[in-house]
Amino acid sequence: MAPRTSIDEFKELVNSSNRVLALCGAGLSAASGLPTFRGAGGLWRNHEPTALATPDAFEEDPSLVWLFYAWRRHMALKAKPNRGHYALAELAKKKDNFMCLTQNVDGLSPRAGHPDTKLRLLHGSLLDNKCFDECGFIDRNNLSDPVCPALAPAAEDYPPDKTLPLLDPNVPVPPVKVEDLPHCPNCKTGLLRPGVVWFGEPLDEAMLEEVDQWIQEGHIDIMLVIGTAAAVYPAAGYTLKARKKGAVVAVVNPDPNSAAGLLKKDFFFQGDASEILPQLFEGVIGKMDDQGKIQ
Ligand code: BJW
Ligand code: ZN
Repeated sequence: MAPRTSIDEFKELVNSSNRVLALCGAGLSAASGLPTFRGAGGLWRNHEPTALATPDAFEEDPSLVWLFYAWRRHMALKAKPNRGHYALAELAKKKDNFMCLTQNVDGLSPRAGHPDTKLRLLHGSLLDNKCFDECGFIDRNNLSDPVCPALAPAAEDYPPDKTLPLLDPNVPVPPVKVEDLPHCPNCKTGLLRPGVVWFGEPLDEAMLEEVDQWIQEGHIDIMLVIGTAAAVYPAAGYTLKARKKGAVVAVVNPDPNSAAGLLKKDFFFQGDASEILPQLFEGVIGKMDDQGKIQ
């Protein structure tokens, strides 16, 4: 049975809701110019982005993986939060019982002013660097760009009509010596690596427990699923957990396939999160202008 699509009906539900959970993915940042992982987001050089997001890939070629992440950091630092990030941040300020779980590592939700008590970075942050040898060292919110001089080819600004040489698979990968990559200042032996969660690595256990506790605390009115293919676990499992607490599920995504599994009582809003979210929350946050400011 097809889900509901009426913005007005959903606005009423948001107005009257108490506990709201959101799960966000790369599509939330698409309007800020950041590529997604799967589908249209495409390859990085000739690599699947997810194939570079593993400890094995880093072990095998730390210079290549660092170039990929140094480029992602550069893009994220240059990007601006969009109206979708601002709408969620405003909703978080207005609703006491709102929790936003983001899989995004780009720092755009924090930069939109999303209160950190109502935001959990499930997959870490591109701006944190930690020791690959797991001595416990972590350097949080490091804004250096490039992250070190050897990674400068990944942080070049290039005219929009030209391809950055690093992104052209026909141009050889710039030579970056492992000894020139950032090293751990604590143990002195380990390489630093991006503070993100790669495949096969556990998410922060305390954070997961806290999220589960929040979910168990009571009935959930709405589960928002925004800009995610919901293909990666444990993140994708939160929709079912919220359903078990009574939630109506609302998916915001341009891909019609992302509505699979929705029920008649649920909602599907097909399109760009940066356009749709300000409309959905308008009754609570007010009207938002093109820059993401509430009028
Ligand atoms: C728009 C839009 C617009 C476009 N507006 N929308 C259960 C079953 C099966 C497997 C597993 C399982 N549990 C665990 C696993 C294994 C694995 C896993 O899930 N594998 C799957 C592939 C099946 N999970 C793990 O390994 C996790 N770890 C773990 O479980 O540890 C257990 C453990 C315990 C104890 C010891 C050891 C281990 C870790 C997962 C980490 C994922 N990491 C990445 C990389 C992060 C770093 C980086 O950024 O590089 O996270 S992978 C990548 O996928 C990234 C993303 O956060 C994540 C999700 O992607 P997302 O956000 O959904 O993006 P896309 O591109 O897939 O989708 C974008 C969507 O946006 C699309 O739908 C578009 O249509 C839409 N869109 N424009 C709105 N304008
Ligand atoms: Zn170390």
